[in-house]
Amino acid sequence: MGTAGLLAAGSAAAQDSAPKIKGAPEPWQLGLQEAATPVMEEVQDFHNLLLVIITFITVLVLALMLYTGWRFHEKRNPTPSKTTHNTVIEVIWTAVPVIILVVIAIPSFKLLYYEDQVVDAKMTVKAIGRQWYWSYEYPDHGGISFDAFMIADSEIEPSKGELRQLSTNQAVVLPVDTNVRILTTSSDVLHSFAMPSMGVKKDAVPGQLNETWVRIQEQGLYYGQCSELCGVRHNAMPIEIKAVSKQEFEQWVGQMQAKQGITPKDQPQLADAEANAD
Ligand SMILES: [Cu+2]
Repeated sequence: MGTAGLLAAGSAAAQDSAPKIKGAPEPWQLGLQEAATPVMEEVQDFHNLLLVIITFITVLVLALMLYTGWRFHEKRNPTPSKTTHNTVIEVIWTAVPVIILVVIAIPSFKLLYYEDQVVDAKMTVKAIGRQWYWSYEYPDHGGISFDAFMIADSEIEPSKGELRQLSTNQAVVLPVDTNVRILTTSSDVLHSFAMPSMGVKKDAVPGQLNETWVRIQEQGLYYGQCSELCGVRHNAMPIEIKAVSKQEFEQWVGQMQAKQGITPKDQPQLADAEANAD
């Protein structure tokens, strides 16, 4: 029960137009979720670089230890040397780790700044952590707002593609191919807005606004969870993001505004450029 693949297949059969599950954990998953944003692609590249470096270091240290144990065993080396210092080797074992750390630090800092700087955001979503659900606001779209609650285990409908502990009663709808600024904050305790497939994990701190961004490349459903222990129902505040085309997003915005009695003002027209192209 609860396999993303099986559920996705089941829901696809039931309803062809249902959005595909793109970012969710899978049973027996190894490694990271597939990257949905440029940030996550960079995170994976960095992860792969580190994997090569730590594998090399681990193998080298293990080989040195095994060789030393064998070569200097008392049978092969009955009278141990009294050597205590060797300048050359001390310089090497100081300099090489420094070089390795510099090699790691350069891409690491580049990635940190890339994650941090929201370049040319076309719209903003504010995620507010609460015990124990998330509230969302769309300040650029007349202040659409809603609360998203986890669907209880007893009410999960796998035939609809719902995932236990991950699906919510109201997905956060976002347009694809759009730089979206995400602001996180909290109304009570520390929470953390985490989307593994998007390379996002941003603390939600009471009285403070933190900022991150996503640029989702493909339409579909993406899942994350609160990743800061925030109380007894910490497990009950998943994040469900539904990425749709810019046109669909604007339709959704229109529907939400009509439902919430919001008169749209100067809101970003994401689909305009494409719609006016012809
Ligand atoms: Cu939380």
